[in-house]
Amino acid sequence: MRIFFFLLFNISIDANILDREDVKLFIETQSATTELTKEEIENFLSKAEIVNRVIELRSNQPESTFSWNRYRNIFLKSSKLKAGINFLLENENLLNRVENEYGVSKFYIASIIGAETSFGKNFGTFNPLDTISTLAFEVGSNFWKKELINLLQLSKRYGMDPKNIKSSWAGAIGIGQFIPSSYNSYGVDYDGDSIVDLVNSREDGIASVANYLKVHGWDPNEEVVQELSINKKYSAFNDEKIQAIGTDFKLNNFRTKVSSSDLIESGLVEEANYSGEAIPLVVFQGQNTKIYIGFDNFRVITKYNQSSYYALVIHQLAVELKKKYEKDS
Ligand SMILES: [Ca+2]
Repeated sequence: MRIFFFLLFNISIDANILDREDVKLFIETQSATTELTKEEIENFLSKAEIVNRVIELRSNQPESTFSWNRYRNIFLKSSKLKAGINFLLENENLLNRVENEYGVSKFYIASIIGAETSFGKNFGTFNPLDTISTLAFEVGSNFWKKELINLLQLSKRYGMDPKNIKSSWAGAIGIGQFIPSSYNSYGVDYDGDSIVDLVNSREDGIASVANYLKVHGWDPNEEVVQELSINKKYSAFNDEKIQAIGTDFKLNNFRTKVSSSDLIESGLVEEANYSGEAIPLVVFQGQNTKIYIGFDNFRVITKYNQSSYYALVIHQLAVELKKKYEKDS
């Protein structure tokens, strides 16, 4: 009997995060500084549960643990390309309209949706209320607390139940996997029902991905990535050896930008003649070492996911989709 009570007591503590002091403080602060009332926030959070798996997944993301070859193979396998072509054909008119209106290539929109949700087929196995509450209170960062408030704001505005929508472990929602602050800032209503619905409206979801890229500076007249010829002495460098290359600038870091002459001076290439500055990327791909440079549109993709691998894979998938689409049609 005593054991039973003990268990019951534990369960009740786990089940209701409203009893936590940090949660109480959060509710006090947010009800004083946002349009949400104390009762509204409590109502939402009374259903929130801490999910430990979220914390585990947070420290184990493929961008930081996989080699380029392994990472790239996930996104560029033939089943993915096939699904991508189906997606392009199924949504052809919509994608063409969005491409024209926002000035963002439909192949990059499709590529992002392919990477995020397997072309609209997998919206995640979590719900944003639990995952973001977990990140807000177990990680305890202001970043996730802001995301939590953004989630509650959009849930109230659009009459959505955040416990009943699907999301990634990080609370990313819908076909383009927007975190709540992005949902609120870049989500658009493209089907005209006055609701930004990134979960159920394909129109809203696709246009919002284009809008996200456009607002961050996507330029339809500019290249995304260019391949250069790597200096022969680096041509058989694997990931490990690439990491040990000593240059004055960081490689594979989307915050690093170098000019053609910087790149030649580093010895990585003998020739380069692009104008301005670009992001230097050196990867072991297949059995070869490749050097790419990422232009401003590449930087725009990293706004979606702050990883050079991610942006490079989005680019390569977009190029492959375009090739296959134009060949097939
Ligand atoms: Ca809508």
